[in-house]
Amino acid sequence: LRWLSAGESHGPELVATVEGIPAGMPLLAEDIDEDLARRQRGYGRGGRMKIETDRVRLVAGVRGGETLGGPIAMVIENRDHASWAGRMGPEPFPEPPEALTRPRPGHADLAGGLKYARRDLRDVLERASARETAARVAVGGVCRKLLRSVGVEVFAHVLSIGPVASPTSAASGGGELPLTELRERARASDLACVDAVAAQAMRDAIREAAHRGDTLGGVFEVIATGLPPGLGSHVQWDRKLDGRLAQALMSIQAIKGVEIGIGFEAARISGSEVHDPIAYDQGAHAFTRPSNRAGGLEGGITNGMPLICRAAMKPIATLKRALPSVDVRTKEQFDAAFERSDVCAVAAASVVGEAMVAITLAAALLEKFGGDSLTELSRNVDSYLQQVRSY
Ligand code: EPS
Repeated sequence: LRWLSAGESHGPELVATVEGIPAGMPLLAEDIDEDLARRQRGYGRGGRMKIETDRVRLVAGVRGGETLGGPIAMVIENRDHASWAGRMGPEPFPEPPEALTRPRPGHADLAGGLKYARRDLRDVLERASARETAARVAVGGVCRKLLRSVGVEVFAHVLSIGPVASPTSAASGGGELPLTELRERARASDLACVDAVAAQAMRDAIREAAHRGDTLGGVFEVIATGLPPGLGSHVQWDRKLDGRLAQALMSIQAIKGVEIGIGFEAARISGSEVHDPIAYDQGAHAFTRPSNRAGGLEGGITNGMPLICRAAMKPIATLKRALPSVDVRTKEQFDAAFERSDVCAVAAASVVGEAMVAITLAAALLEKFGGDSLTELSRNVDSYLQQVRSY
């Protein structure tokens, strides 16, 4: 599986291409639009979300509602582009647009400006912007469809926003909520938070941060159910699925940490409290675990339990109450530039996290089972599952 995104935040459109999806998979734009709409939600989003209504246009690789096995190409329009005429198009500008020269601490502005030798920092921030994650979610939507065809579901929920935490984490027992319930509650919440009391406290914290001209980060958890044991491998560093998931999640704008299962907590308690005992269910011909602190991965391989990973998002770098910065042209000290921004985008990031996990799992699934058509892939999966049952 290969994929790429292209596009600037206020450019005409975002583009994504994904290659390696087998032929014969039903795929409609509306399957993807549902994820795109969820990514736009969330208490604490800024004015831009009122302008955009993200919808995907499938422009290659799909015919009559089914994939053809060739590259799938998708386009998402940036509606806000209309108000950037003369400043963001590919043609030379009649008048040079005003350059953005005050880098925001915590954003890619300064590091990117130095690296690409751009004097107008807009040339950097337009691509660094988290607007690009709409394209990732489109690719994730295609991969989710593939995973669903073999019984795998991926969903996410928000564990904390700033100092406010939800009591429910799947890795530490799920707060006794079944995963299906966790998924439904997350979907019904504007903050993707399964606990109504925590969600209210989160909204209050976001509102207060907005009053102060400040922003908030948080932690979300991504869960995948229905995975066969055996995705990923222990035999080489770059085939370990935990490492690949960490890279995928860490690559999301503003993500600063990733955990698998109980993650950092495992370093604070002893081995007997960390590792999940192994049992065998004679009826189901399956190995079972009474707990899932490993988050469904051992040796970089799925072990048949639900996959659980978490990501920590830093607060958004665009602050109304700007931090000190230096104008790159004059070298004078200024407060950084303020662009319209979100106060908190953790719920949106959790949908992007789902997409990145879905893409990584779809890649691992295709590596293990191959198949140029969905029929071939399904046959290969079924035959392997039979082998596992008779192990
Ligand atoms: C972003 C800044 C804001 C966000 C944007 C990410 O955009 P603007 O500068 O146009 O107000 O709204 O997120 C999206 C547009 C999106 O679709 O998620 C940034 O600087 O990263």
